[in-house]
Amino acid sequence: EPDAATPPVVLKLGGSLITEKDRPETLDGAALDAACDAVASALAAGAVERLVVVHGGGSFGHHHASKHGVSTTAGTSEADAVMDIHGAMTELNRAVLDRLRDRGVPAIPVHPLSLSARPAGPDGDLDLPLSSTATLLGEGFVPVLHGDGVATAGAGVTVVSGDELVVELATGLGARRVGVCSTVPGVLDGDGEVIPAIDEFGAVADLLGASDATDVSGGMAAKVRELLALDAPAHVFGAAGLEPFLRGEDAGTRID
Ligand code: IP8
Repeated sequence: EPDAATPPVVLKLGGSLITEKDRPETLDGAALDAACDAVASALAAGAVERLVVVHGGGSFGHHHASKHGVSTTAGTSEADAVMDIHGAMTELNRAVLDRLRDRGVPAIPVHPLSLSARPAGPDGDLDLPLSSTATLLGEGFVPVLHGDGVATAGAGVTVVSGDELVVELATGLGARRVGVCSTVPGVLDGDGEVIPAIDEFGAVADLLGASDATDVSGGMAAKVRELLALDAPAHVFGAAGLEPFLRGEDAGTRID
């Protein structure tokens, strides 16, 4: 039995990994199955004792969010728009949960829309109460959160990205390690090579540049900056890095 105080591993499965990004509401079933196999084996082998999973939106959330003009900073006051986005995300969440539970993983949902808020508006901090997630972990469950809509003062409902949730969870739960699994094998330099380790933002700022500044959640540079600020070591890796990461090894780019 894991000790109730064992710090969890926080794992993000990117939306681009588990869905077909160019086809609305289409899973990448093979990629999702492979990720769920890796999670189930790591838990069964005891390589990971406590785990929180977060997944992104891919062609489920982002399709509906962009249709309604909703992003992390632009909100909607239309209940129908909120339900389109949240409905697609809960559908994707159900698919992730079903495939984890098929493999014996005690996965259950935690929906950010029901928990979280931006009480100071779109530019303010995210409030994400963690007592349900922490208590579920202590009871032996694997909570699975997801990018979602979030109540936002003065803006209706905006989007909370999986990356924001990862940062909140890692900080608030005192994560042991953080893993971000996507379709990219790590943080890439200007030649497309994986940078093995980043311990200081200045050293890579130029390489990361503004090339992906159109990403609603701020692109790779913002992600690296946020992961660097965490106490826990973080790794950014592709599908092939998931097993080694869960075994406790370095994978992709180590950010610490
Ligand atoms: O894919 C956003 O989560 P992300 C999900 O982690 C939605 O950016 C609702 C668009």
